[in-house]
Formats: sequence, structure tokens, C-alpha cells
Amino acid sequence: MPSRRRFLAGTAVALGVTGAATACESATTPDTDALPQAPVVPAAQSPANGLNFVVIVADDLGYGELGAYGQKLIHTPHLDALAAEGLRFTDAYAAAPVCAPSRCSLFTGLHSGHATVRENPWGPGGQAALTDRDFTFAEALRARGYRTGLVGKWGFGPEEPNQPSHPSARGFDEFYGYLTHRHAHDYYPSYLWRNAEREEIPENEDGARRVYAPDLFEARALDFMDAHKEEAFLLCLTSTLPHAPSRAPEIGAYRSRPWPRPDKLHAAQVSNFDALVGKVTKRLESLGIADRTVVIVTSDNGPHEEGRTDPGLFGASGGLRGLKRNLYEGGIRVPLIAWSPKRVPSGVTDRPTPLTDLLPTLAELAGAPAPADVDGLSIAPLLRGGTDAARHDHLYFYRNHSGRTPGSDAIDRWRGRRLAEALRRGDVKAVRFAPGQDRNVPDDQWEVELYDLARDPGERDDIADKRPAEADALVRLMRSSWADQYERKPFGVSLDVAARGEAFTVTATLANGSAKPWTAAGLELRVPGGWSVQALGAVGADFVAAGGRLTARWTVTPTSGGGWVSCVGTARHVGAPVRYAASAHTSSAAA
Ligand SMILES: [Ca+2]
Repeated sequence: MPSRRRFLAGTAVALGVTGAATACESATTPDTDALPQAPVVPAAQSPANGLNFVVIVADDLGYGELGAYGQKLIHTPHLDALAAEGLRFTDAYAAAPVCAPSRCSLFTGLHSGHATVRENPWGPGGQAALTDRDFTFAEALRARGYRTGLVGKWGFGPEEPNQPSHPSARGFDEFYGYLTHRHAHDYYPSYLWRNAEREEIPENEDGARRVYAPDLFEARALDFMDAHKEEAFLLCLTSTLPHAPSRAPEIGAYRSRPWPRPDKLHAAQVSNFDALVGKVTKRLESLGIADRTVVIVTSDNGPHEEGRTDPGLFGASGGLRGLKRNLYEGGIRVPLIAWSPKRVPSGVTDRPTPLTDLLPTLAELAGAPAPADVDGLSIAPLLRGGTDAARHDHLYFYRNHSGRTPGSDAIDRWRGRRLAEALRRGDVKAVRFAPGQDRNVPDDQWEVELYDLARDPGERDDIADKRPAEADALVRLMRSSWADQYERKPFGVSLDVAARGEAFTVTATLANGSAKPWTAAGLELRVPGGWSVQALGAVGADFVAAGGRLTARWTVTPTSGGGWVSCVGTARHVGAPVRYAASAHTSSAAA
């Protein structure tokens, strides 16, 4: 029998909503084998003339691997053109120097001292999954009526449908790609996931290499835009390029270069990523929707040195110290380009911009509420042509990772397996290493370094001894940036079903966890045909303050047996309609 957790996740999956599971935590385990599928509550209507968003994330693409960021050997003409026409960020940061924590922060807007996933699956803590407490930017936009798709690497297990860490449960209407982190390392997979279904790729069985996954993702991404060109959409294209292994169908333009084969293939991977971005923008133009689409391109961490590639050959870190796995700049500073013809002005910004800013930015541009308790800040003013956006007081970074590679370990001075933290405030950055992998050791056991990035962008001159008070101040900020379990404020609809004799009491809450008030709020309960419903008080409110909530209760009398009850919460946020939903099976409340 599926576990209660899977059952609860199934409710959320069916509706693509948040809150369902938390609402039912106190419920008794239902006999889920006997349950029909949860009813599908229609999504909100797509906003007329809404902006589209295409978020393209490269995997391990270094700060210096694009021509627009100084690359000389690898050709990236499409991205260079995007950077010239759009807004190029010189100081953008992944939240972590390896994949899973970086991506968790990117999707949820929480930095690596608050996010659910702070380590790779094989890190000391072995984290690999999102939970129902996580609210992604896809969930934010979906509540506003966006059609949402994710194509490529999701990277969070388990390898199962109908569970809270599946993209379908975290706001994506359509998913095609790898579920788990490890599976995404296979460029010729024998299967991929399409929503909750595992789809076999017989051409790649038994280790055959006939179908290259990036080609499948390209086709699916273009199809998604074709299918939804009349609607407002969010497409996340999470490419696995140019992650190890160095695999590409063709070496192409690099065939005659005097480089080892892994480096030729790596260069081809980066150019293939560039070509992918070019095809996406060309398709947006041919569909006539480029002018109302914002394309954002970035990477999840610094360049790798796996599969015998040599990042030094290409200057892949752009002159910064560090590779993937390091908390020095090369491990975490990433390219970031925002492009939208006629909308995003061309230019360059040095605003320190963590990828946690994506959630509030996309939400603001879409007119959707964002949870007020995220760490990101919106850069929407910059994308609209303003000179700046609100700046972070400081940026926090965490690393606890068992794997190490020789180059990154040497850059860390052979502390690559030790837990590390970094913090940037203004132009000053602290990096510190614990004695081992325990974050709770006293401060005086850590090795602390301090760098002035304005004068010393390569982090070569440690000034911690010269400026001890400043080093101490940054360490205090590291301490305060960390929460073992970050408590989230309620957001969206939650639902509770309690048995009361022959009847049930259903309590629903619509929580406005955003920073702006909502108007015209209402909760509507849906039950199977023939059941009677009696509201116990008001089910609507003219006004729900920021941080406030609307709660409604009903007595529900079933005609027989159990069944699904669903609740839809609607409100207007800055005048625009938003919609959240949750459902629960009444057998979950049976004594
Ligand atoms: Ca990565």
C-alpha cells in the first residue's frame, strides 16, 4: 500500500497546488488502494497579454565560458548576441557550488542556509528531495494562470511519481526529463520521465548511444512554446550541458584544435548549449512572441574538471579563483543574461545578484504574489529599464560535500572535504572552513579568510589578520544566516477534515503569505454529487492583509462512504486574480 506521504503527495500532484499535504498531516492513514484519483480543479485562467518567461539553466557552465564573459576559444555567438542586446550581470551568484543545493535555491528563493536541499544527494547529510514546504516560482506563476513546463534535469529524487519532490507537485504542468540528480549524468538515457510516466528510450538500451538527450529536450522545449504561444507560459529549460561526462554527437568546429579529446568535446558541449539558446530565441521570434517574452540564461555553479577536462585551458572561471565545489568566486559566480527585445534594456549591471532573486522577480513581472519569507529580492525594476533594484545587505553560501576533484581541492588548499561557508557584504567577502563536516563547532576552530573583491577579485590576498573586526562581523552574519529548519509562513490554501459522527467538519484556510494585501478573497468547497454542505459562517472576505488569512468551515454530510473534497481559494492581488487549491479524502478523517 502506498504510504500516507505518497497519498498526500498524490492529492497535491493531481491539483498542482500547495498546502494539501500540510493540511492533512494529522489525518489517519487512508486505504489509498481503494481511492479514486483526486478531482482535478481547473487551473486559473491564463492572464491576457501576460509576459512569458523562459529560464534556461546550464549545468556547470563557468563564469568565463561565454564570449560575452571573456571566452576566447569556445564560440558562443547566440549568447553573446543576447548579452549585447540584453542585460548582462557581472556579479550573479549561484547559491551553492554544486548542483542540487544551487537548484533548490534557484527554484525556491531560499539561500543555502534556509533551503530544504543544502547538499548534493551523496553529501554528508544525503539530501535529495523537495518537500511540501517548498514553494517554487512555477507554483507562484501557476496560481496566476501561467502554463508551466520543465524540460531537462530536475535533479531531486526520489525516482517515483506522485510524491512531493516531483516537478508535477511543485508547480509544473508539464515535465519531461530526468527526475534524479544521478540519472541526469547520462547523456544517452534508456528512459526519461514524462510527467508521472516513465518513458522508455529503446534506442539507448544496453548502453547504446543513439538518442542524445539534449536533442530530445530541444525538441520538447520548442514544442512547448508552440503549444502555448497563445497563453502566458513559463518554460524552464534545465540543460545538462556542459556537465561531465564530455559527450557530444559531434566535435564540430573544434576537430582540428590541438587539444585533448575531452576538451574538444567540452567546447562542443558549450557551443551546443549556445546553439540551443539560439534556437529558442529564434522560435520565439518566428512565433511572434519574443517581444512579450523574457529569456533568462544562467548556470548552476562554476566550471567542472571532471572527465579529464581542463578548465584552465579555457580560462573557464574567467580569471576568478575556484571551480565547481569551491566557495571562492569561481565556484559560485555564474553568467546571467536577461533578454527581451523592447523590454529589457541592453546594458551591464554589477548588482550582486543571487539566483534566489528569480522567484520574486518572475512573480513581480507576472503580477503573482510571492511568499514574503524568501531570501531573494526582485530585480524586476532592473529588467524594466531602471538603474537599480533593491540590494541585499549580504549574500550567504554554504558547502558540505564529500566529493572533491584535484584542482578544486588544491584551490581549497586541500580542505575540499571540509564544511565551508562564504559571505559577501559589499565588496568584502569572508570564506571559512570548519575542521571537518560539523557546522556546530565553535567559531575559534574555523579557519577564516577575508578578501576585498574590489581590489583583489582573484581572492589571492587574505586580509583577515589585518581587518579582524570585519572578519568577525561577517562570521556573525554567517551564523545568523543559518537555520537548522527554516520555518515557513503559511501561503495558499490548506485543508483539514475532521470526522464528527456521520458528518465531517472541513476547515479551509487561504493564507496571504505575500507582502501585499489581497481583496475579494473567497473559499469554495467542492464535494461529490449528492453530499450536503453547510457553511458555518463566512466563506469570503473583502480584504486579507499581508500575512493575514481567511478561514472558513463547513459541515459536510456524505451520502455514503468516502470521497474527495476540494477547496479553491481565490483572491485579487494588485487587482489580478490568483487561485490556489487543495484537496483531501474524507477517509483520511475516519476515526
Ligand atoms: Ca551543476
